[in-house]
Amino acid sequence: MASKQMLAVAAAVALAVLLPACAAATEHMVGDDNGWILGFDYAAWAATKQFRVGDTLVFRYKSTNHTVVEVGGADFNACNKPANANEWSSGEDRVALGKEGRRWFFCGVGDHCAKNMKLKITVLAAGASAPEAPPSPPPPSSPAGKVQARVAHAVAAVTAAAAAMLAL
Ligand SMILES: [Cu+2]
Repeated sequence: MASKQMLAVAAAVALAVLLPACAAATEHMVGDDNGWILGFDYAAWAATKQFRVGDTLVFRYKSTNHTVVEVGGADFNACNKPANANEWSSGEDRVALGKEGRRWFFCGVGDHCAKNMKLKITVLAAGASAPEAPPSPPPPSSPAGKVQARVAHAVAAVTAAAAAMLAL
């Protein structure tokens, strides 16, 4: 019986560990149906999304009108396009989000960045939920842990007493 219980516990633990990793990677169409355009609030758009390692950003736009440049945070704020910056211009650019952290993009055409055609995102660990940590069992020092320890001690004492009585 004990081994069956342990198997059940092991299965539950394995599920808890594996399920988030199985969550499908998401393709984020930047701006949703609007695509990558002038006059859209990409900060507000990004605030409604969760970006995770393994996801993909898709920038869709008219390739004669816009581009996508990836820069660092300082260049993002200054709308500065360094000579060695990554710039995409296909009109349907797919950007893999391969690791956790910040990513900064803007349109490299004319003054579009200054007109707020820019996107800043934070990539979270795969399967992670943004603000909430997974629930963890109470540590032994917590009240709940102490109660559990006391119950265990009481059970052990009763068992020992019963054993002693049987031995008589
Ligand atoms: Cu543009």
